Amino acid sequence: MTVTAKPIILYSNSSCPYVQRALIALYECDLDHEAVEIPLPNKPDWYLELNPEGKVPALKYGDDILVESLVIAEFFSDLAGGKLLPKDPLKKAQARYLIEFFGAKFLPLYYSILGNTDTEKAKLLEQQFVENLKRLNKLLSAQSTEGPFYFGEEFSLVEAAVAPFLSRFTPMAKIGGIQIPKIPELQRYHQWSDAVGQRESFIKSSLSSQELYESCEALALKYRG
Ligand SMILES: N[C@@H](CCC(=O)N[C@@H](CS)C(=O)NCC(=O)O)C(=O)O
Repeated sequence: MTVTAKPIILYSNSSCPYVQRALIALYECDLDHEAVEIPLPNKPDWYLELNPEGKVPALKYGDDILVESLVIAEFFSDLAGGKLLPKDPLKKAQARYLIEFFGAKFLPLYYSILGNTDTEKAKLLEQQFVENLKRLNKLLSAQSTEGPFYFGEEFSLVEAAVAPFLSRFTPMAKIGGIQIPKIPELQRYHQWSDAVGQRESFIKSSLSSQELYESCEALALKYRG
């Protein structure tokens, strides 16, 4: 375990996928830290003073505060000598692009699928979701045909960023009434998702399958009003 120049305090919530991104990066970089659980949605006033956005995760590094899960996860990587990103500028840019692509293509759909109760709309959402998965599959194969990770054997910031959502796709599909097919065009995607699910840092930071399902159900209820 590496003790950093200043102490790390991560303000967390165990059911938050964005917090999990930061935790995975922390575990991968083996950094000494303290995690403080923030109850949601009723955050204490002292937390709102510390982070006026009122969101988790937030990081206290010495006297400084950092927010936004991807910023925090990359900061942990930098504290560990850039452990989670390739040194090569092109590969680094490709990692950032994949994270960007995943965020833009899947996060809005994830919330739409969870919030939807209309069976006709579910079919459209499923089509969009599967089309996006096919594009993702191509991006993964173009980077590494063998896998299992985006950069082959190397687990990177890409996996830390997507893992919490990959693990929520199964409960999301069940709750939103869509199918994620096991077809050849998605073979590399399924290989990737399975490998991420078996990674120690992911398992250590994850809720149980039942808890994940309940957390997605609670989110669906919130979105369905
Ligand atoms: N873009 C932020 C999103 C963080 C976020 O939305 N966190 C949720 C919990 S999963 C939150 O704190 N919501 C405020 C609340 O529920 O009151 C990040 O990546 O860190």
